[in-house]
Amino acid sequence: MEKKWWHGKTAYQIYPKSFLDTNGDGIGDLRGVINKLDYLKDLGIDIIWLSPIYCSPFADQGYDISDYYNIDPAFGTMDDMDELLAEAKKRDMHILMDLVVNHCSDEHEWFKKACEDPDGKYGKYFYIKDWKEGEPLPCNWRSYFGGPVWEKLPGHDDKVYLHVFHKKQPDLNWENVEVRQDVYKMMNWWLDKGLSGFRIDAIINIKKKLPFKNYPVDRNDGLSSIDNMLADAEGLFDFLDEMATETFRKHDAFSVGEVFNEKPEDLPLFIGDNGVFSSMFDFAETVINKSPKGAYDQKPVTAEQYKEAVFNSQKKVHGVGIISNVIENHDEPRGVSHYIPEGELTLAGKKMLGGLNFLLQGLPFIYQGQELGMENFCYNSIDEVDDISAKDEYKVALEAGLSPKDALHVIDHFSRDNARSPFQWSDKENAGFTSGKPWLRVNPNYTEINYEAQKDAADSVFNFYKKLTALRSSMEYNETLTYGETVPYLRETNNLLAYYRKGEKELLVLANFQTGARDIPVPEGFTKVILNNIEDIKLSGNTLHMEGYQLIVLGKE
Ligand code: TEU
Ligand code: CA
Repeated sequence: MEKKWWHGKTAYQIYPKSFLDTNGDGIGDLRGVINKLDYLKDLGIDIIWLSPIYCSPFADQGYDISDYYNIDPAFGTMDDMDELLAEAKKRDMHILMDLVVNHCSDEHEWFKKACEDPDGKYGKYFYIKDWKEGEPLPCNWRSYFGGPVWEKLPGHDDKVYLHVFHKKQPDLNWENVEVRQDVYKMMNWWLDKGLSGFRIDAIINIKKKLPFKNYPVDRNDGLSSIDNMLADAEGLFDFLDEMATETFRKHDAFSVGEVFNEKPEDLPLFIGDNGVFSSMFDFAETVINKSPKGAYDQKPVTAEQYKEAVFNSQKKVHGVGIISNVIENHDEPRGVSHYIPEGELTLAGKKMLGGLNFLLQGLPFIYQGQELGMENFCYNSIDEVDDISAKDEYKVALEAGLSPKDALHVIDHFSRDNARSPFQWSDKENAGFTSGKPWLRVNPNYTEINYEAQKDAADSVFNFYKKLTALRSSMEYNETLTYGETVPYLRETNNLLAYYRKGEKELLVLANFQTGARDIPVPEGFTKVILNNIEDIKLSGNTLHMEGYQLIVLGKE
C-alpha cells in the first residue's frame, strides 16, 4: 500500500452547532472550535472533520446548503474560518469540511433560478418533471425522511422536482456536466484555501437509475425504499473518478466517503491504491439489525453480532485500503448506549468499546463527546426532538400501532439528536456549553459526565482515550496499528472479542464483552501489559482472569 500523509493519524468529528458556543446565542460556533484546538491537540487529534458550517436554512442542520462559498452567520465569518485553518496548521492539525453535493438547499440560488425558469440553464441542475394533479408521480421512491421523493416545484402547478432527502434538499443532477464542473470548482476553491480534504456526504445517491421507474412497494405508504433504486443504479464511479482527478488527486487531499451498502467488488474502487477516496467509513456495525420497516422494529445489538461485523469488515479491507472506524456519529445514537446492553453500562464498558474500535486496522474517528463517554438521553415528549429523521421514525412507529409512550421509547434509542445534544464541558449551567439557552437540550447527566470532572481523574474515559491516541501514534506501535492484519483470536468464544494485530510488532487485544468475570487462555509470549481498562491484572501462567467488560492489550517483551 502506498504511504500517505494521513495514514497512522487520529481523526475527530465536530458537530459545530453543539460543540461550544462563545457568544451566548445557544449555538456552537467556529470561535468555539478555535478555542478548543488545544483541547483536541491534548487529546491526540490530528485531523478534524467539521459537519457543515456553510450558509444554510438548517432544515437538516446544515446538510442543506444555500451557499457553498460562505460561512453561516450562526457559526461566524470567513475570517473565523481562515483563522481556524491557520491555527490548526500551527498545531500540525488538518481540517476537513463536509461535502454535501448530492443535493443543495431549496434556498440555494441555483434552485431559485430553476424555479424562475425550469426550462433554462438551472432547470437542468435538478431533476424536474412534468406532472399533473391526479397523475402518478414519475416514480414511487420513498425519501429517506419519509413520503415520496417528488414535490411540487414552487410556482409551477404542473411540475415536480426530486429530493431523496427532505423536500428542502433538492437533488442536484449529476448527469449534467455543468453541475459537476461547478462542484469541482467549489471544492478546489476550498482546497486552495488550505483545507486538507472532505468528508463526503451521502455520496452513493448521486447516481440515479434512469429513466425513473417504480420498484416493489415495501410499506403501506405505497412507496419503495431508495435502497432498491441504488442497488440497480450503475456508473457511480464514472462521476467519482472524475471528481477525484479534478480535485483530490491534484491536492493530495484526504477524502472519506459516507458509503452505505457498497457491493464487495466495489471496495478497491472506493479505497484501493487508485481508489476514488482515501478512506470510507465502516458502517457494518452501525447497520446491525436495522429494519426496512423502521426504527421501531430494530432489535438491540448483541456482542456476538458486533464481533462478526467487526471481523468481516477487517478481513475485507486488509490489503485493500484504509477504512475509517467509528462507533457513533451525528446520525447515530451514542455508541456506549447502543452497543452495551441497557442496564450494563459502566465506565469499564465505555473504555472497552472505545479500545476495541480504536485498535482496529484503519483510521479511528472519535465523535465529539465519545471521549467523555457521553450517553443517549430520555425525552419527556416528542416536542423536545428537533431532528427530522427522528420525527418521521416516531410517526412510522405510531402508524405501526405503537403507543405514544412506546414510540417515544424508540426515539430514546435511535434518535439522531442523541448524538447532537451539547458537549458537556463542565458541571456549570448548560454544561458550560453556552451562557444562553442551548438550541437543543443538554443531557441532564452533565453534572457527572463532563470534561472538567474527567481531565484530572486518572481512571476517566477521557484519560483512557488519551492513552489510546498515544498508543496509536507511538513510534513503537503506529505501523502495526495502522497496517497490521487483524486476526481473530478465540472467535468462537461467546461474548469474547479478541484479536491479534500483526505488523512489525504483535499485539493481542482481549475484551470480555459481558458483565460476568471469566478466565481466558493467553497464547505463549504475550506477557507485557500495554493497556488495561481495569486496574488489576490477574495473569497466572497462561490464564488471564478478566472482569466483566475488561479490555486488555498485551504485547511481547
Ligand atoms: O446521511 C446520509 C444517510 O443516508 C443517513 O444519514 C441516514 O439515511 C439518515 O441518518 C436517516 O436517519 C447524511 C448525513 O450524515 C445526514 O446528517 C444528512 O441528514 C443526510 O446525509 C442528508 O444530507
Ligand atoms: Ca454561538
